Parts: sequence; C-alpha cells; structure tokens
Amino acid sequence: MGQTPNSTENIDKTPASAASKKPNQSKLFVPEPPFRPGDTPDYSHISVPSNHTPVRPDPLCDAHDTVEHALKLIRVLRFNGENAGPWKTDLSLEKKLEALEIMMRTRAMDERMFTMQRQGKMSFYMKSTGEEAVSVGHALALRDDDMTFPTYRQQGILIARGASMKEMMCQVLSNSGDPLDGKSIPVLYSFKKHGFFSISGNLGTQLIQGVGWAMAEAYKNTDGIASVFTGEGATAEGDFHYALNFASTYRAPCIINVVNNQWAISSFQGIAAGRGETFAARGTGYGLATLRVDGNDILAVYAATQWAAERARGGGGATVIEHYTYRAEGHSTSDDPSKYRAENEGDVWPFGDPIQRLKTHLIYMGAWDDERHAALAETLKKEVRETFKEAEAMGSVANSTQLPDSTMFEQVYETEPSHLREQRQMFNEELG
Ligand SMILES: Cc1ncc(C[n+]2csc(CCOP(=O)(O)OP(=O)(O)O)c2C)c(N)n1
Repeated sequence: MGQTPNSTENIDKTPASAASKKPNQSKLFVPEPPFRPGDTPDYSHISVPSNHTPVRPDPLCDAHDTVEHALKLIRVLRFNGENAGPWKTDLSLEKKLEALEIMMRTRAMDERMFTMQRQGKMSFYMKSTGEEAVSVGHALALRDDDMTFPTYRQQGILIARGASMKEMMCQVLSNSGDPLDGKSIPVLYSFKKHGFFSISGNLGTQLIQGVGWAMAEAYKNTDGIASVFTGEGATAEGDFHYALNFASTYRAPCIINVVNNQWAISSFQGIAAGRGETFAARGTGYGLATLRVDGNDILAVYAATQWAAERARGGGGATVIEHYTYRAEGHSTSDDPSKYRAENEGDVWPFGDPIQRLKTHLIYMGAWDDERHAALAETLKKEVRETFKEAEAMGSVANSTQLPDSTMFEQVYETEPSHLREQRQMFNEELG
C-alpha cells in the first residue's frame, strides 16, 4: 500500500508469541504508553501524511465510501504554511485572521485562569491548550444556532460564538455574576443563548443527549443539527456506543466528535482504544460516515466539520470525526502530568501547535508577521486581565462570593415543593 494508514501508533506490536509462555496459556495484557517520565519521547513511529490525504467525497456519499477516512488523516495546512490538498478550504483571509484571534483569546484566558487558580481565587480550572483548533475550527464551520454538546475542554466554542468572557469567568469564580448561581463546579458552563448545552461532570452523558437532540430536530423537520463531543477516554463509556447505535439507526443529523488528545488524565489512549484501531473506525462498524482529522490544523477541522454538517443537513445522517491532537498541559489544576508522561512530549508532538500552524500559514500568505502576532498576544493578555478584574469584583472563593447561599434551594424543581420550602426557611432562620 503506497498510502500508509496513520493509525500505526495505536497498534500494539507485541507479538502474540511473547504474550504467552506456553501454548493455550493466556496472559493479561495491559497496554503501556510509549513513553514514561524520564524517557526521551520519539514519535517517529507516527506517520505525518502530507500529500496523501484521502479524497473529499460527496458529503451525501454512502458511509462505506469513508471507511479509509477513518484510518488516514485529513490535513490541509502544510508545515511550510501552504494550504493544500483535496480538503483545502475556501475560508476568507478575514475569517482566518478571526480564527487566529479566537484561538489566541481562548489560550490567553486559559493562561490567566490557571494562574488565578494557583493564587486561590477559584477552586479548579481546566485548560484546552493545544486543542484550540478543534473547538474553534468546529464552531466556525457550524451555524451559530446549531446545538453543541461539549465536554469541559471546548471553551473555544463559547469564545467563537461571542460569549461574554466575564460571564464565563464569573461561572469559574462561583460569584454573584455566575449565570449558574454557584451550582456547578468551575468550567462546567451552560450557555443556552450560545447553543452550548450544560456540561455535566459525568463523562459521556452528553453523547446520547446530543443524538436525541438531533433526532428531535429531524422529527420537527428543521435543518438544525447537533454536534456532540467526547474525549477519547470517555469513548469507553457505554453511552458512546448507545449514541452511535441510535445515530445510525435513526440517521440523526449530528456530528459525533472524538477529541483524541492521547491522554485521559494519566491513562494513555491505548487503554480506551484496545488494540489496533483508530477511534474514528468505531463509527464504521455502526455504518456511520467517518473522518479522521489533524486536530492541530484548524483548516482541516473546519473542512471536516463543514462536510459533516452538510451531510447531516442533507439527510445523510451522522458523521464520527476523530480529532487527532495532544493535550499539551495537565488534565486540570488538580493534575501533575510529569508523574506519568515524559516531560517534553508536547514539544515534540509531530503535529505542532495549532496557533503556530495557522500563524505560519498567514505569514506564508503575506498577511501576518511576528510583530503583529506579538502585539495581538499582548492586547489579548491585557483584555483578559482587565476582564478578570471586573469578574473578580463580583466575588471569588478567596474573598466573598457575594452570592446568597439560599440560591442552593432554587431550580431543583420548576416549582418549589413544600419540603424544600421548609428547608430553605429553616436555613434562613438558622444561618441566613
Ligand atoms: C463517568 C465518569 N467516570 C470518571 C470520571 C472522572 N474523570 C473525569 S475526566 C476523566 C478523563 C477523561 O478523559 P478523556 O475522555 O480522554 O478527555 P480529556 O480529559 O482528555 O479531554 C475522568 C476519568 C467522570 N468524571 N465521570
């Protein structure tokens, strides 16, 4: 085969003979990541395709026409900055500059919030560093009224849809400006007005909910679609399989995005993948269209999303997209990745950094330069710092949240039942 599948890094190469001492004696096989702390990571086993990106079929093609797309990798941005191949996008220069700014704004916010968590202003935070192209590229290719069912690592969708950063920060600070009244832990946002479904701490639950939403859109004969996200780790949840089954059976107009960032906290992707297959390939078995895309290439993410959205809106049903990327930083502020993976893995990740990749492209086009880039980074840093100050003035865990405690009794039911009313009254008498 002239075109090597790019999934070889997923494939365990332990010979079957090495796995058993005697014939017929089974041995439990526990997959191990390629590198551990102290190792020098070397990703030369990952093939980085340049000129053998799979063709772009008609979005209403038979799902079987995308079987090879689940094993290869759609890429558009070349490392020299060129925009090339069959998935080359027609995104305007203006939109590309906007995409760069949104990714940079997302990163600037993540940086600030991480630091502020370290200073005790809030209890918890999760960054999306290295994965900004997935959420931003995806959001830019959807309609703003398409419903998204994110995980806790797609804050880029909110930034792309123009959500108020101050409101997001207030949610993280659980203060009087928190649209969720301090009821949810930091970063589990809910923004109905931006088509951003309430994030739940229970992994995978949004998968079936998103497919159900899409089924409702189809039932109502609208042309709205749903886009649902999961990390690769959470594909091991049963909900992932229920979602694919329902999406396939009822041809639900949705996009099922698997963000394969290689790690689920300290578990490497092989623990959720089993042996040998890509995550996109799971869709094939359910008869779904499948695409596997370079998740650090925002133009590729955009092109794949556009394709899947057109398929869903045109009655072709769901597409599974695996976004192949790398979680550049810790899982959360409660995590220390140096305990389980090689220190500089992210630096040598062969697909680079999504912001850097788009920057290189814009410079290649003669539309950008290092000075403008540095100036924009500085402006965004300042904007984020000032927005945080405004948000913090509305309270923080370090100070007072300025949020009445009795809000905890609200919104449990649509109308307050008598036992909650009694509890609220007791609470107010004793503590309020
Ligand atoms: C049902 C359930 N099981 C376990 C957890 C604890 N947990 C939170 S995040 C996480 C890892 C998820 O990894 P992945 O799906 O790869 O997403 P990533 O964090 O890499 O974006 C785990 C195990 C949980 N929140 N819910």
